[in-house]
Amino acid sequence: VKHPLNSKWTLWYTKPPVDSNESWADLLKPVVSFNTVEEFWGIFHAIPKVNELPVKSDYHLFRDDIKPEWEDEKNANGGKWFCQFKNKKEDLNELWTRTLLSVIGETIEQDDTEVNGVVFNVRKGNVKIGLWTKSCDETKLRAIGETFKRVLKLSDEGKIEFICHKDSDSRSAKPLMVL
Ligand code: M7G
Repeated sequence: VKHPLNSKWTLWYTKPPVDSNESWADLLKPVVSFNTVEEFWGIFHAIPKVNELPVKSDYHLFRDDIKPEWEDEKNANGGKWFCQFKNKKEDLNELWTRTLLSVIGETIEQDDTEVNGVVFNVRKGNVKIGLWTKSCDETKLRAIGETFKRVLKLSDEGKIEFICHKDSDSRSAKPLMVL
C-alpha cells in the first residue's frame, strides 16, 4: 500500500555554472516527480544530502507543475520566507529534512495551497532555506512563518525574512516581514 500525498511534487536541481555563458534556465533541470510518501523516501535516500552539494547548486521541490521561478504564474504574486545559516552548522541535513516533510505533509500550513515549494541554496560560506508562497498576504504569511521557525528550530533571536518576488531583482530589497 502506498500513502498518497495531497499533491504531486517535483524535485529540481540547479547545477553550478562551468562558465559564465550558462544562463539560469540552462542550469535548472527537473529531476524526478512523486506523489506518495514511499516514493518520497526512495528518492530522498538515493540523492546527495544537502551537505554534499557543491557551492552554487540548489535543490528545489515544487508542487504540481509549478516551476521554481519567479516567472511562473503561481509564483509571480508571491514571495519567500527564508533563513540563512553558516554551512558549517551540523544539523543542516536534519533541518532540510524537517522542512521537506512539513511541506509535503502540509503541516507547515493551515490553508493547504499557499506554499508552492521549498528551496535549498548552497553558497560560499552560507546556505539558505526558502519557503515559496503563492501570495504576499501578511495574515497567511505570519502563520506559515511562525511554523517555519519551529520547523527550523530557531530561537526567538533567530530571524526569518519574507521578500516578495517582485522586489527580488533589487539588491536593496526591503523585506515585507521579519519574524
Ligand atoms: P538566487 O539563487 O536566488 O540567490 O539568485 P543568490 O543571490 O543567493 O545566489 C541568484 C541569481 O539567479 C539571480 O540574481 C538571478 O540571476 C538568478 N535567478 C534566481 N532565481 C530564483 C531566478 C528566477 O526565478 N528566475 C530567473 N529568471 N532568474 C533567477
